[in-house]
Amino acid sequence: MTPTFSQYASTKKLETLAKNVIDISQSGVISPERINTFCAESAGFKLLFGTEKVTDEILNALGELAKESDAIGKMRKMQEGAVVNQIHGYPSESRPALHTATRDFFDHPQFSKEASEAAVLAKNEVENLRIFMEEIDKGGKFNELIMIGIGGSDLGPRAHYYALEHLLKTGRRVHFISNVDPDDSAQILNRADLSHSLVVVVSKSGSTLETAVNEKFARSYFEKAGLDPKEHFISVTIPGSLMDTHKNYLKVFHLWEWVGGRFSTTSMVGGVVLSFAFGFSVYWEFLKGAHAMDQEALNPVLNKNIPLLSALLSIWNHNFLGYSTQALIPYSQPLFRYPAHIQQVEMESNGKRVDCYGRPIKFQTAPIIWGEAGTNAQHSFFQLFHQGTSKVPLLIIAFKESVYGEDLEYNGTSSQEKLLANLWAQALALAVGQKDDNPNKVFPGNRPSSILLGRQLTPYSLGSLLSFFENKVAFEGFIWNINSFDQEGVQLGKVLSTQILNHWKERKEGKPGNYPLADAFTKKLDQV
Ligand code: G6Q
Repeated sequence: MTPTFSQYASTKKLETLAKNVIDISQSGVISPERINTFCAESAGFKLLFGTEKVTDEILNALGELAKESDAIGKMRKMQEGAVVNQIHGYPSESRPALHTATRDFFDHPQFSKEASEAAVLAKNEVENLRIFMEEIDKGGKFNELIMIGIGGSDLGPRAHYYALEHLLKTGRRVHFISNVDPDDSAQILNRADLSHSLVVVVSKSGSTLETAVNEKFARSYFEKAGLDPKEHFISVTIPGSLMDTHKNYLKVFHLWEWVGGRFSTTSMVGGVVLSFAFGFSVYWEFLKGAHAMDQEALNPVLNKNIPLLSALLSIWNHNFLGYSTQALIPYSQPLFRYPAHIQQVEMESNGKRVDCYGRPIKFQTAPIIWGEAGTNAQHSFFQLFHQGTSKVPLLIIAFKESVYGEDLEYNGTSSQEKLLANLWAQALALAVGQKDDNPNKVFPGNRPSSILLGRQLTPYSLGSLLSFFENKVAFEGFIWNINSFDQEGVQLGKVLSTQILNHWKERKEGKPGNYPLADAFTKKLDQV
């Protein structure tokens, strides 16, 4: 059995270092030289971490932690298709987590049998999508797309759709339905031009209640409008699922068991909507960018492997300095849905309480991830960041250039410059703080942040950004020695809601039922 995180020599060393940690609010600590030096780079992104509470000694110890936990070795195994989604000695999903194979079509592919076979399957599906999209373009029937799916079959595709919305093909519109709340479906279905709508139902399992119900809801709208759903509905699912049938769908695209839901954006789960909205070539560039960052995640040189470095900095803040949440603040309006997606990637993957051997864990796993686009967030909850009693490390995403390239020079600077100046200001204010005779105007400072900086949000850089987070989260799991690829914690609620619905149905049929706790809640409906 491999040692746990708390047993590593580097963990002990980091615990000692954390007791007497650098105070970055002290005069002269945050210097131009420090900002210049504490900078790493991968796949066109720079990670600026001069405003983190680290020193060379701490960085070396974090590097030791990566080595001791064999973080790179485990990443290589993951990308080669080893079984990483498992709890040893207990029944578990026991399969690879090979989402990287869904974009492993470019330079330096993985040569292991598992990974290359998976990449062949994935690339065939990408080719099928390319052909299908050509037909859609030629046919001219569809100019709207309604995507139905939830969780991993919604959050990633939706966040990435909005990130690239500036590239939307002329005349195309895209809608998303995810919630079983009937208002979600009704709002979209009343708004869409059904006769010109393609509906893509995305469900890896093919059996998710919310998605099945929303699909039925949507089909009823098509039928009421005198349209044959079969001529409009396509599916994305695994081979052999209930949704893998041409009886009900115009077209079926596949993903496989080895692609986890929240890691499925680069598969057909995201591929259909991104190709429909922006054209196949945009999706292809997105895959290329993701693959480039996957490669960097294998680089043993820490300042050339920003997913690993950022994972280590998160672990430093969370496990050693005791910050329990982390804010993700994109200073890029197109990324406004990104915090929601990364919340799932991080918290569903690493919100675990046993290690890979089923042993209860005595240290913290995933922090709570939350966030909102800057500068809007500055006018909302940044007060707490600067002067609140809770301390929150920030991961900021920013780009040198805007996506539309339209801007206004006002008072000597452009809006893009104002955006960037704001985020530099926040990182500095959080780190350095401010002294004042008036206690209410004191900023204690010494609060850490990192900045992930790219040139521009393009399909390629967006792919790299996605892979950065997917690999960062996987590294954290490898270092903690937990299984980042299952999600048993969502099962109990599903079971209970099914029992409650069955009980509710029985009561509506006049049967007594036997679920007093459900009745207690349900009775409250009569009182509102
Ligand atoms: C993601 C989770 C979960 C899943 C949804 C939808 O990793 O497993 O969010 O994506 O429950 O599942 P289906 O795609 O099977 O409908």
